[in-house]
Parts: sequence; structure tokens; C-alpha cells
Amino acid sequence: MAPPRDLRGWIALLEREGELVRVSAEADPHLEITEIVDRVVKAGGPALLFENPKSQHPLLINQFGTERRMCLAFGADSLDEVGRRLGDVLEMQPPQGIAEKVRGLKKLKSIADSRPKTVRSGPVHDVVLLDDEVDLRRLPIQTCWPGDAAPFITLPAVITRDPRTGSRNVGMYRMQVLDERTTAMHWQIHKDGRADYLMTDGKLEVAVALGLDPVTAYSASAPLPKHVDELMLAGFLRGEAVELVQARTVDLEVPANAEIVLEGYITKDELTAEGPFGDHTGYYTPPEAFPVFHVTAMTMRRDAIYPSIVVGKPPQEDAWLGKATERIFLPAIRMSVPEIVDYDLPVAGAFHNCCIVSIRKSFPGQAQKVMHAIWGLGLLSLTKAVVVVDEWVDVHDYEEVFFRVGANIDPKRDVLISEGPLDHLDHAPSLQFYGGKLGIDATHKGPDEGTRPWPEEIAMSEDVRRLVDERWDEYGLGPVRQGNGRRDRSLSQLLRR
Ligand SMILES: Cc1cc2nc3c(=O)[nH]c(=O)nc-3n(C[C@H](O)[C@H](O)[C@H](O)COP(=O)(O)O)c2cc1C
Ligand SMILES: [Mn+2]
Repeated sequence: MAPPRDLRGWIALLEREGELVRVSAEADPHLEITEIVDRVVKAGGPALLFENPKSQHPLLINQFGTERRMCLAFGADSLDEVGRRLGDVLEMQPPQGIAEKVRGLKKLKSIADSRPKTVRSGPVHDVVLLDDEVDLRRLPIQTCWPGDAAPFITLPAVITRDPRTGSRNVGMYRMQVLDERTTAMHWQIHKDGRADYLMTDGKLEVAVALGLDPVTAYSASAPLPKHVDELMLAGFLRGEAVELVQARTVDLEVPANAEIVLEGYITKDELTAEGPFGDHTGYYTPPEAFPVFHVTAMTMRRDAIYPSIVVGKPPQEDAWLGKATERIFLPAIRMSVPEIVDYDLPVAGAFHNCCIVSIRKSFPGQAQKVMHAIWGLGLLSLTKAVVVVDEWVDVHDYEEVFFRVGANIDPKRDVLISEGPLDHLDHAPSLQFYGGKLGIDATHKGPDEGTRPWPEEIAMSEDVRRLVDERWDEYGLGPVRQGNGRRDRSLSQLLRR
């Protein structure tokens, strides 16, 4: 199935799949929509298209709010399948024989076809507003929480170029509305957009795309290395190149099918107080100086639809954007740290607070090696606590992980306190950006790790399990039939919440 071409194709797909509800009642983007969405997200409910958000433009929200919708967006049965598509290309070996060569060529072609394609025109230029005509108040921009400083644009794809190399970056960074034609730009210090800004001498041109096909929107949030274009990832994951058109007032290309594009510039020395903002940490982030974005043009499709997301105390809709990243990047992480079997970033840990990782252990100290590897890997380096378990432990089953942590650690030997960079938004460390790290080695310890002989784990013998399987109906206990003490999957799911 072809991926949704744009936001409208995505909305149509969601509607066909019974995954979208149109809300025709008037609803206020000032707080009211947040309260509605918070309830719907927590109930695993549908995407919502607010047709009357006290604005000329409708507002789409909760498009990513469930695992099923996330899979629909990628046209995949599971998020791991999306990860495997990427892993297949990363793990390419020199082909042997004709069949492998053909398969190899197909993979290479899929990479070549991922590059964004420039087209001459696109619906994003149906309406062009310049200079004084620009008015951000036309859009139903949400004030999400009562303590928020102002309305914030929350689901943008912010496009810049590295002033040194010209390479493109696309990132998702919230934008606080300051007045009709300016916003703040919340480029945190570890992010690529911030690096482009720091490298400019004077003026940095910026374009902000709003209302994209879901894979391109997701890609803006993906933690790629600086030199990799997020639109290339989008093209690869979609199986179809992203189409771009030249922007009207800046020397940047923008998605041809975006609903809305804001064009403009940021000057190096102009900063403003950004925040407070009710953040994905579950707390308000206090005001801090961030660059000011001047909007010189606002271009739109006719009847443009404005996309939004609410972040706040987890779980919120962004949980699934994060889970998509967790799954999609697993094969890439395994390329650098091959003993990693699986990992889980708990939603309740706001992604950067905790990483549970399972490893195939073959030498003493390997759990500590993996902790340090994670603390050195892209944005995962900001992880505050790493819990390492053995390969047979299901990292997504928090009950089981808790069991291993309790059963297998000697706190004196297996808890590592280290230090390093922390997430920009982490309010707990004494210093912003820098502080303590916690590593917990909950793996079985081998004879070379200075312990007494490790005991055997309890498990029923194979023959008795088989016997009980065969005789199950005779006991008259109905269909409850879990092997070897395994809990029902749905119970594990429930315990994750
Ligand atoms: C809904 C949402 C909002 C986000 N808001 C911000 C933000 O305001 N500032 C920021 O630096 N990162 C924010 N992020 C995370 C970045 O989008 C993410 O780290 C991405 O990798 C940044 O792109 P870059 O690596 O090219 O800089 C947000 C992510 C999501 C899903
Ligand atoms: Mn980037």
C-alpha cells in the first residue's frame, strides 16, 4: 500500500480505518482542547479533527496516539518491522550469487530513491501571505496548560541548513508565539538545529513545515546524526521520496504538500525569555533564553489544517513517537553495541530518565561496558539510569525487570554511579545539563565477577509441562493455559501502564 502522500491522505486513511473522529462542536485551543485530548489519549481513543477550534483552520490532534495508528502511518504490522527495514540496509554484506546481488541492488535503489525530490510547484503555495499579511493568530495554536506563558506551536518540522556545509536539518522544536509575526525557537543545547544556529555569523534562514504526511512528521523527531538529512529517512521509511518546492522568501526547500509553511529568519544575538511550558517531563520548564524567529511569509494550502500535539505528564501522544524511535533505531544501536538484544525506554521515564537493556553476556564487566556505550551513543547519552539484564529477560515486562533487579544485585557491587551530560529539561540535577548517572547491573554474575556460585533459576521440567499440556482438558479448568509460569501477555501490558 502506498504511504499517505500528505496530511489529507493520512486523515482519509484514518477515517477509513475508524481511527478518526470529527468534532464539530466548538472547542477552545486555550486549555479546553488539552483536557479533551488528555482524556482521549489516556483511553487509547481516536485521532481528533476539531472542525471549529475558534479559528478559520481546523486542528488535528492525537494522530499518533496509539500503536495501531503508528503502524498505520508506517504501513507496517509492527514498529519492529519498520526497524528491520532499516536494519536490512545497515547490515548489508557483499552479496554472494546472482539472487543476493539482485536483492542487494534493490536495497541500494531503495536508498537512492529516498533522496527528497525537487518539484516546480506544490499546493503549499495555494495561499501566500507576505510580511504584514502574516498573522499567526489565524491558526488555532494551543495554550496547553494553565501555567504556559503563551500559545505554543507543538508539532512543527523546523528546517535549517548548516552554514558551513549547507547540509539540511529537520527537527521538531516547540515555538512559543510572541506576537503576530514572531515566535521563540526552543533549540535545546544537544540538538542539531541549535548547532546550525551557533554556526551562523548573523542571520540564519528558517522554514517551518506544519501538517505533513505522518512519516515525514515523525522523522523530524528522529535522533539522526547531524549530517544525515531527516527527509532522507522519511523518504526511505515511506518508500517514496519527499517532494520539495523552493520557499518564497528564504533559500530553503519545503515540503510541497505541507498544509502550512512559515518562512523567516533568526539573528544570532536576539534572544527572548521562553516559557514557562508544561513539558513532557511532567513539570513546567521555567523561562530560559532562546532565539527569536521572525516570520516573513506564511504559505498554505487552501483550507489548511493545523496539526498539534499535547505534551505533559506521561503518558501523552508523544509516547508513540518515542516508541517508534525506540524500535526503529534498535538495529542501528546493535551495529555499535552488538551484544545488545533489546532495549526499552519507559514512557513514564520521559525517555531520557531510564533505559532497560538486555545483553548477551560473554565476559566479566560487560554490563558496565554497555552502560558506558549507552552513555556515549547519540541522544541516548543523556540517559540518566541504565538497567542491564540478561538476554532472556523481556525488557518490556517491567514486573520481570523489577524482579531481576531485586534478585540479582548486590548494591555495593552492581550499582555504578557515574556522571555526564543530562537532558536539557531535567530539573533534578544540581546543575543544568550535567550530573549523576546510575547504572544497575541486574545480570547473572559469572565466576570471574567475584561472587559465590550463581544459583539455578526455577523452571518446571519439560516432561511435566508436556504432560499437563496434554491432559489440560481433563482438569476442566477452561482455556487458561500458560506454559512455564508465564503470565498472560495482557496482564503484562496492563502492568506497564
Ligand atoms: C512533540 C515533540 C516536541 C519536541 N520539542 C522539542 C523542543 O521544543 N526542543 C528540542 O530541542 N527538542 C524537542 N523535541 C525533540 C527533538 O525533536 C528531537 O530530539 C530531534 O532529534 C531533534 O532533531 P535534531 O536531532 O535534528 O536536532 C521534541 C520532540 C517531540 C516528539
Ligand atoms: Mn538532525
